[in-house]
Amino acid sequence: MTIIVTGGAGFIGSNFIFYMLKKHPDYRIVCLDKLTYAGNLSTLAPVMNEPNFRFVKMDICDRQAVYGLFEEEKPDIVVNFAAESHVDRSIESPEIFLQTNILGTAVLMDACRKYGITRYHQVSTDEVYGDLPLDRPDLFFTEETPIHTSSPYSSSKASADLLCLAYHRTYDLPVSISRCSNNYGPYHFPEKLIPLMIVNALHDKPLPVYGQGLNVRDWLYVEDHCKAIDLVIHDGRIGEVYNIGGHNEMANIDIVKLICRKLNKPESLITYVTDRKGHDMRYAIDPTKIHNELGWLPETKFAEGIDLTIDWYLSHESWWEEIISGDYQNYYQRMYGGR
Ligand code: NAD
Ligand code: TDX
Repeated sequence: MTIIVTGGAGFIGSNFIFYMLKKHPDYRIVCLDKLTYAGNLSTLAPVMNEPNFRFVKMDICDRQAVYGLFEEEKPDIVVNFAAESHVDRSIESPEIFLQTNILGTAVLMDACRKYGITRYHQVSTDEVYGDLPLDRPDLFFTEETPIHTSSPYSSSKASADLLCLAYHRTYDLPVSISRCSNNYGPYHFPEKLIPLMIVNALHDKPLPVYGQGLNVRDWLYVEDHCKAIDLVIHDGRIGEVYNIGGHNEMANIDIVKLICRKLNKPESLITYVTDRKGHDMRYAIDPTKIHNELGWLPETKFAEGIDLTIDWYLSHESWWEEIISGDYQNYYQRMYGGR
């Protein structure tokens, strides 16, 4: 079994590669990644010399190169994590999101049609459903919830999802889609809420909370997401969407305060800044379908997962120090400077 994992030098893709190499030591895993600002080759160092692992630096939008790799590797399964993934960056410059997230997905699926695969899996997000109001805690996203996007990022992911379903109906391509809630854990790029707050707190820098910090996200430990995708690609039904979520809703401000407590830092570091444009209020996934069909349930409780995550950042300072010492500083200044 050969699996091409795109975007495997990023946060979730790398965790998925580690999980799969351990769980299925007889599989060959080929990681295709463009190594954008979010992709980090040092992340994959622990597996780089494994005989059943190969890394290829490639853009999923480069049709010729992608076809060449498929011709060479003849993959059975393709799991597409490659994407521009940060909402704030999509608000600043949408175009690259349309290119990678939509056109790149089309190139990968065209390659799948041309060379034949048993499964193309699209890693999607709960953000395609838009948001829910704070005063209706009884409401959750199901797979039937209409797509209703807010940001250029979520719109590009929703477009890709629609394209996948169209390729299934039109060309009979064996696709599946998973829509997951917010992940956290090791190797999370420090532009996202949890790692940004950990890294800033460790440097005694201000902790920029958007708006009043009341927005709610449903947090899932990254390994639980990887386990769910492993189940879907093997046993999930073709042409189907599976929601993945932890039933672990928390307001941003509560997460930031928790991080302060865990790191023994004063809450006076918290700084309320101008809200994100079009900021989604609440995400909440109903994971009944994947539980009933595939027996998946989140295994890592938030109390345990956040400790594992903080410990990981404390013991992997060189990983994130290297990231924040480069172009990240320009990004940070652009994004937070005048806020
Ligand atoms: P990430 O930004 O950490 O990693 C993205 C990876 O894709 C990087 O390694 C980057 O180099 C690579 N990449 C970007 N453009 C590429 C291109 N054109 N060709 C090849 N590689 C390219 O993202 P992540 O948080 O790991 O998210 C992975 C996937 O999961 C994305 O599709 C995202 O939409 C989805 N998702 C993320 C979350 C979350 O909480 N992080 C939740 C639900 C769904
Ligand atoms: O500095 C910050 N301050 C702040 O208050 C940052 C970076 C974020 N926030 C808020 C915005 C959100 O309400 O925290 C919440 C989480 O923000 P992000 O970490 O940027 O995640 P989110 O926008 O929820 O999107 C994430 O989950 C769904 C991923 O980045 C997406 O790739 C995924 O699809």
